[in-house]
Formats: sequence, structure tokens, C-alpha cells
Amino acid sequence: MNDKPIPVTSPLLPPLTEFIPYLEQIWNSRFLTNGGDMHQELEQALCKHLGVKHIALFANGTLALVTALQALRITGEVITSPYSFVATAHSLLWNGIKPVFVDIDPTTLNLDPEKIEAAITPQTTAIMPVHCYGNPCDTAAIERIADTYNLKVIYDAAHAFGVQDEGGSVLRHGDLSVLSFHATKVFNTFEGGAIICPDEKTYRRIGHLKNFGFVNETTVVAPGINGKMNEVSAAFGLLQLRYIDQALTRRRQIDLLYRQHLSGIPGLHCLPPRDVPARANCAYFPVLVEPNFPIGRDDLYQLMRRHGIHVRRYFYPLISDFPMYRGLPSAAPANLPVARSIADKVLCLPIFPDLDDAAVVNVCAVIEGACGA
Ligand code: T4K
Repeated sequence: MNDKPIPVTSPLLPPLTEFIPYLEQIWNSRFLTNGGDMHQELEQALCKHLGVKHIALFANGTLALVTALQALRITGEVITSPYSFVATAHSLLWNGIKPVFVDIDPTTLNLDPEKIEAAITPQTTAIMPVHCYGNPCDTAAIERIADTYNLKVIYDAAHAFGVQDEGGSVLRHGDLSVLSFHATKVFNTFEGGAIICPDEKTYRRIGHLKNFGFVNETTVVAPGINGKMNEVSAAFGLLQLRYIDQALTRRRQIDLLYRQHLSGIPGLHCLPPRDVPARANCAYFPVLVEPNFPIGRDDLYQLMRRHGIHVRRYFYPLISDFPMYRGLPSAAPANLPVARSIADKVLCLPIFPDLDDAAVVNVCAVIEGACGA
């Protein structure tokens, strides 16, 4: 048993002393929120770092998803993945939109483009795919479908900070992409999020929507929400950007180490690595516990917890199994066989920059031990 449990993730925390000057600047300015200097600086720094045109910062990723749908005036039905964090579908319900769940691809665990068209109805206005675990969706196929049926695409890119494909950042795809900067994410601002958008006009509209709908002191153009990121969070983001490259490098080393130790274990399946490791962010390390593994997924989960390793079943249960969704026709188990099977097999192993090699080896040893049990 470890003295201190190993969490599934732990935030990237630069040295506290380096944060003090940022706080002093905020104290001196007496400007704490509503688009202050730190907020403006972080938006610009992130555009440069991620190679995207416009970024609107938010208080969290969920408010950013809710606002992204409003910014594009999405209504009716939206096609989305059942294999995600519940906030994905909740953002639709908050807008009075009906989620339509489509099954996932068994290799990428992202929306299966081959199954999207059959789910399109006259009410469908958009697709909300998820770059699950930071693995890019089949953006080309999704774009083709969206173009054919005149649908908007809003990517839930909560896991995809720093993820690239052959053309650059994956965040450039779709009409909008949404990031989460929650403490558990690759890049965090304690709580936070952002919408990435390609044009100035939409960026301005998003700016109004996250500030109650105000366009100036006396004019409100929409029932906007309070989604603004505060100055302390923005400052923390600026500090964190100085450490993000080394954090990503460490995540990739951990990913590789897991693969080296786990590859020979019968019944334990790692998702395929990205072709170009430098394009991955290694936000999560999911494994699938197959039927030929000596013990069941939930038994392995309990065993690891007894060893102080707090693995998580991201994403079990499926969103479509929660009470507010399970009555939808698209939530029927027969419609989502792949997602259901993966949700029953998945375990996410600890991965975060401070995790040392010995801890990774220990996690693998506990899994190997289960094979001898
Ligand atoms: N879309 C997707 C695809 C998402 O995954 C998420 C969030 C969203 C949208 C919404 O974005 P946000 O509105 O959250 O910005 C966590 C996070 O709260 C959530 O942000 C995340 N996805 C989800 C996948 O994971 P929980 O309920 O599992 O978190 P919790 O508190 O159990 O923490 C997990 C582990 O992390 C703990 O074992 C310990 C560690 N931890 C956690 C916190 C909060 C720390 O070490 N430090 C911390 O400060 O949801």
C-alpha cells in the first residue's frame, strides 16, 4: 500500500513564488475581473501558443460549451457522443436542444462518422463531436457530412489542449472548438475554459454573450450569462504557459513507459499511440480490460484502489444512461453497442507531470500482479 494515494491526475502547479509577482500586479491594479490586463494578455498568448485566430476565455468549459451553442444560434437536435463527460450533453439541455447520441469508433473512441448520417433529421442543426482523451476526431469526414447537410460543427475539445494534426492545431476545425482549463486538465487556470473561433465577428458576439449580453453600458442584446474568467485565473494561465512544454514532454514519457510495461499483458489493451508522438498531449492513459484479463474491470478498479492507486472509469456510465437522457430514442443500448462495450472495459491510469517513473512502474506491477492472482 502506498502512503499517499496516487490520483488519476494532479494539476500542473508551477512554483508558488513565481505566482506572487502576478498577484502583486493584480492587487496594484485593483482590477479583478471583467476583461482586465491578465485576461487580455492570456487570450493573446494562447492564440500565439496554439496557433489559432481568436480565443474567448471563460470561467469554465461548461459555460463555454453553453455559450458556443448560443453564439451559433443552434436549436432543434444536435448529434453528439454518449462517451464523454456529462457536461457535453448538459450544454445542449441548457439550451433546450435535444441530444441525439451516435455510437463511437472502436479504435479512436470518438464519434463514428459512418453512423452520423443515419441520425440526421430535418431538426438536426449541428454536430458536437468530442476529441476524447485528446485524440483527434475524423475531422475531414465530419466536415464533409456537415457541408453536405449544412450543419454547424462545435468540437468539445475539453481534452485537446496542444493537440496537433498534420495541418496544425486540431482546434482550428469546425465552426467553434471549446477547451476546458479545469484543474484536472493538461493546462489549467484552476477553473476555466475557452472558445476558439475563426472570425472576429463571432468572437465579439461570444464576448457579449459571456458578459450578460452587454455590448456597452446601456445596451443588452441577448440573455447572456456571466461566463467571464477572472484575473487570478488568467494570471495563473500565463504562468503555466511557461511550463506547458516541459509538462507535455513528461506526459509523453509517461505514456511511453506505460506502453513498454503493459504491452505484453494478455487481456489488457492500450489505445494505439499517435503516429507522431509530438502531436499528442497524453491527457489521459485509458486501458481496456478485455474479457480474457483474469479479473473484471471493476475488480481491477477495486484492487488498484486498495493499493492506493485512484484510477477512474472515464467514461462510465455512458451519458446516455443518466436519468435525464435514457428516455431518448438514441439512448437505447442497441443504438450504442460500441460505446457501451468500451464504457464497461475502460480504466484511466494515473498520468500527470509530477508522476515519477517509479510510480508508473508500481501501477504496472499492480496490474501484472492481478494476472498472477
Ligand atoms: N467536456 C469534456 C469532454 C470534459 O471532460 C469536461 C470536463 C467538460 C466538457 C467540462 O469542462 P469544465 O466545465 O469542467 O471546465 C473531472 C473534472 O471536474 C472535469 O473538468 C473533467 N471534464 C472530468 C473528466 O474530470 P471529476 O468529477 O472526475 O473530478 P474529481 O474532483 O473527481 O477529480 C479527479 C481527480 O483529480 C481526483 O482524484 C484528484 C485530482 N484532483 C482534482 C482536483 C479538482 C486534483 O489533484 N486536484 C484538484 O484540484 O471531474
